[in-house]
Amino acid sequence: MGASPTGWFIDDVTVYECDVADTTPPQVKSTTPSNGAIGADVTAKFTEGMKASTLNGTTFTLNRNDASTNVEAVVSYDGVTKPATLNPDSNLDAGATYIAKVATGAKDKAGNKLDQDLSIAGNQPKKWKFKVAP
Ligand SMILES: [Ca+2]
Ligand SMILES: [Ca+2]
Repeated sequence: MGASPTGWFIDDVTVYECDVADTTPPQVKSTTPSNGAIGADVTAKFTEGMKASTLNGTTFTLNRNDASTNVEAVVSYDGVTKPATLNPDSNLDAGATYIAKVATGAKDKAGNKLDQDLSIAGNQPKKWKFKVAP
């Protein structure tokens, strides 16, 4: 490596973790499944790393469109690759429409609650609908 015009060399770059407080709420940036899915897990990817303990059967839920009780499922979160997964205990009903929801109780590592719509005051959950193949 040659000298730069000012005579300085850059031989090492250290990135320091900044301790500025994180006040940005997390959001869901992508979800699965899409319509027509069969036996697929329901997943939600976030804009940043989340506090794993805040992703659970209370904050990540699935309902049949016309039912008020949650589908029995196991919720897990892999903080490394970022998707949270909801794995229903039994196969979803063919042809039925389901609504998945990540509640505002889901928090980032700094404790900021999910806010899916920044244009509305307060915190909004993320909901998405999909139809299982008939
Ligand atoms: Ca944040
Ligand atoms: Ca909001």
